[in-house]
Amino acid sequence: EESMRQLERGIQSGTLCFHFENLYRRKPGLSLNCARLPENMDKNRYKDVLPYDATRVVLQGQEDYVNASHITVAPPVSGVRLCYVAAQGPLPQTCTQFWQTVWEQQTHTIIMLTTLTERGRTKCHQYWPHPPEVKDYGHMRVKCHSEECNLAYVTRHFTLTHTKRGEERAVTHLQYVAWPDHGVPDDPSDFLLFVSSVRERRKGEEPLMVHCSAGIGRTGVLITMETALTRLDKGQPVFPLDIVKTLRDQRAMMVQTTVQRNKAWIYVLLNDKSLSPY
Ligand code: PTR
Ligand code: PTR
Repeated sequence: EESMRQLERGIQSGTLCFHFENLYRRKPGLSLNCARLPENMDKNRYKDVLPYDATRVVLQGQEDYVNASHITVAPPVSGVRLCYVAAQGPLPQTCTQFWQTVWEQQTHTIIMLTTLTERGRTKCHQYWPHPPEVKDYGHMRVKCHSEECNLAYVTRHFTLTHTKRGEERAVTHLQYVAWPDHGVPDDPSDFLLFVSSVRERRKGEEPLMVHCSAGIGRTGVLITMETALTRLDKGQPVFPLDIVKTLRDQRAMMVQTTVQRNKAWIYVLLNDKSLSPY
């Protein structure tokens, strides 16, 4: 497969690495004004990880800010666009906005790529109730029906009810638990299995909600991998740097570290069992 081999050459020769290091982390000229408003600063988990005004998710109502960005990846020929909402891990004071985002963006799938704590530090607030409990977040009522673990990830089934409207929806939660921030998943086959479960959740251009702690490193890698695998499935070439640039044009700093970028491509290659990534 020619596109695979091109990718392999880029990794081996180091050209991919060189260009990645030189790619801007933040697109010049895009503002972050709303995220920086004094009343919004405590809604940001990290002061330095903020959504652009141009692509931020705007909530309905007066308080319209949430640290989340719309991400759209152009379709491969004869395919649909891949749509995402990339978000930070909710804080105790932003769970309501998080669920409001899920409701308003009409997503039925939440992909969580972090654990609640790592090395003793809080990475994300637990924004859902334990099964079989029900918990209200503003007008959003969340019931957790079940929680099943396999080796690599946890699947939860929620019913989300808009209590003001009396409408409800089923939401599936997939949490990958073996991926530290700034790092890479330990086990490529586990992770590829997870990515394929994510891909099975796709329904047309409905967005997937993806978050980690900051919503840039691990979230960026997952989106990069789904994009690459989707293109390769359609027999189309993959331009790794273009993908990362497309993501950073929509949310700054997507795909954080060189090791994340390297491993993402190695895992893409490993997905094709006939090729060696080294
Ligand atoms: N705190 C950010 C960081 O170091 O990750 C600051 C930062 C943001 C640095 C953007 C660089 C950025 O992009 P550029 O290199 O294009 O100015
Ligand atoms: N200022 C924090 C830091 O650099 O540690 C921001 C940050 C935290 C950035 C986590 C990325 C992080 O990883 P992820 O986006 O995968 O949660």
